[in-house]
Amino acid sequence: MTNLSTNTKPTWCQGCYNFQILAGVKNFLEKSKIGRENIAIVTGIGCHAKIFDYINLNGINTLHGRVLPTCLGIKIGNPNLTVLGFAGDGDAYAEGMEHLIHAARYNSDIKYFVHNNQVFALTVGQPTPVTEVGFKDKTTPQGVKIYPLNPIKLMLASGASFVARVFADSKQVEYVLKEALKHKGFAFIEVLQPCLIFHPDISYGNKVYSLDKVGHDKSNFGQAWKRAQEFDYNTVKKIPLGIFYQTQKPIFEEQFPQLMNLKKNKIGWKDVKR
Ligand SMILES: Cc1ncc(C[n+]2csc(CCOP(=O)(O)OP(=O)(O)O)c2C)c(N)n1
Repeated sequence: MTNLSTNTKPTWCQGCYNFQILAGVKNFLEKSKIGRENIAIVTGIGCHAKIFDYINLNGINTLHGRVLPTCLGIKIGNPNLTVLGFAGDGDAYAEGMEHLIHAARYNSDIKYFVHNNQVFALTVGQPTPVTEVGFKDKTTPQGVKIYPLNPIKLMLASGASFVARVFADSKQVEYVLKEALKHKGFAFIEVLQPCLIFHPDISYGNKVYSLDKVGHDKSNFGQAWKRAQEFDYNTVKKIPLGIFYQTQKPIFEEQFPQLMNLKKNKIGWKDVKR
């Protein structure tokens, strides 16, 4: 594929881990055989969403929290497209929570990245549903009192067919994107992306380890559930990274003959008479 760089100057902070996510996605897609015209990206609103301006792909920079319904609309409009969604943890786990649960149920062939920095970063650091107890900011001067949600457990319980978590390192992002694209169905990928400005005290350091290196069986739901409990987003002891769970389930769009006709005949936007 061609170079996917744009001329837009990034406004992410210096050293922001979002650069790593961008590099991972870009590196992989530039090397892949999927043509530019066969990919659609969708982003929410937030720091993560600026990726839309820095990668030369078509898509929609949609409303806050609405990445998944927009992805689904695109997929139904043209099931031949590779659809990639990018959301923040505020986007995905607060505003967009209901869509997340149903996306796991629907199992449409969408690949969904959540840039998890455990804060609403663009609006200067308010707590999200995955911020740890005690975290303080100007809106929460007494500190967060509510225990965080565990999105990996939520996705497993909601029936997601591909559940992964990586750190915001370009190589890990490349790897997980490759695996997610090989997977048929909804892929939930959380990327730990510490915010250097509004959540600088968070340190995953040497607490992370790779599921691949400990003989984890990603087809075993029980093992996935057990590993998912090792990191509760509140206290950092051990953080498993990699693919927790992967299984095959019916694909949403494949259950509609009209959509399958588009797919079988590889009908795309070029075929639409204007
Ligand atoms: C419906 C709606 N609610 C609130 C906002 C304000 N808003 C813009 S960006 C943002 C924070 C986004 O946080 P997150 O999704 O975690 O992404 P990050 O900036 O951390 O990458 C918020 C709350 C909005 N634009 N639309």
